[in-house]
Amino acid sequence: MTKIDQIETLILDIPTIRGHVLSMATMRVQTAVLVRVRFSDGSEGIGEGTTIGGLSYGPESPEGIKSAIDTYIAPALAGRDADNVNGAIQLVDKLVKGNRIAKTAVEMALWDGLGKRLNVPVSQLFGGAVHERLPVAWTLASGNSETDIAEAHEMIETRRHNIFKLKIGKRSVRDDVAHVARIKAAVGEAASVRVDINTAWSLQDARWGLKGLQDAGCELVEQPVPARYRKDLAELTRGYEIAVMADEALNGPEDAFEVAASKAADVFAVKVAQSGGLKRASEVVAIGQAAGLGLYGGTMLETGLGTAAALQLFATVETLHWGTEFFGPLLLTEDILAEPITYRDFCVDIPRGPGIGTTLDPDKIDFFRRDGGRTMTAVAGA
Ligand code: MUC
Ligand code: MG
Repeated sequence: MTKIDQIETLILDIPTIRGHVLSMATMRVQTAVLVRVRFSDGSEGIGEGTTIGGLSYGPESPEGIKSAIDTYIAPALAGRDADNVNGAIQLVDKLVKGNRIAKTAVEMALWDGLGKRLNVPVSQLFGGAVHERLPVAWTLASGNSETDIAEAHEMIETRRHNIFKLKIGKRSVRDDVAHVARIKAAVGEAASVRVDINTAWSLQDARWGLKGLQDAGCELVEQPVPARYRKDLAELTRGYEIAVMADEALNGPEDAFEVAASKAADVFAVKVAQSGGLKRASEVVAIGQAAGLGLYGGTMLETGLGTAAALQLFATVETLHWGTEFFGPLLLTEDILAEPITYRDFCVDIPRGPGIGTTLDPDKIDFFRRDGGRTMTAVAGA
């Protein structure tokens, strides 16, 4: 039996190409927690657990993710059957409540290791890919309408993106709606315009906001009100034609069931990290499908590693009505993969190759690691 031998973690801080202005924080750097699992037969697996804006997006910080893995998850899994990923998931769920991003990073590395040992992509472990590429959105969040419009035109001209998610909720509702209307008018029918409020609005704000956004030609609004206000989300879903997408409200399959049962969204933004891993994300997808909801592949702005893992799973999903936003590596000044993920013709290619289908660039890992050490390059060699 191949066993789980050792689980190591590492924090990377990678600058973003420009300030990424969200309602709750402005990101100038993205922090990722990398995991490497070593197995008794000499094989290895790599995973990533990433959040957004420190503790401003959700309850897990990068430091907390690392600590949960080092202190609780890694010791519990040492010596266990490497090929039984479900067994590992069950054990960790029993011993560790919450901490979905930490669980995700380790589970991802277990799937990667299993895929590499079997010489198949992770998509095959989830039943097989039905897509070779997926549509991919870009987020316009420079904080300035003119800059966003120039960025949108460039993306359309270079055929990189024709779906734009605008981050709003920081300014007044009136100013935000005017900003969205200007961008929609500038791109016209050449692009789909959507917005993400990241929970910043009250129900009253949202009533005005959704009406204005709808009139401006915006197609979808993501998480306008706080995650726990499911009834408010349901009211907004019922009350307007514009599609309402749940993001922060979806922390795993149980939330997915509650949101679907209370008709609190038209669309699920399915995030691997927020779901608690690839398997739990596949369960969120199944609940959305069974409820007849629209599906969208969401991101925590992971590096190429977490992005490639998400692509492996979403390649197996029959219909992604709203596409994906797996552009994380493009927001970073440098990606950490030896072979970058390919973006072309408004789509992202699903990486081929065993496991997650990617390898890390050891020099980049050394350069961006927070501890500045040069000894754990083995993480990158996985
Ligand atoms: C979010 O809330 O959806 C996804 C794209 C982006 O720019 O930020 C994220 C987070
Ligand atoms: Mg969101």
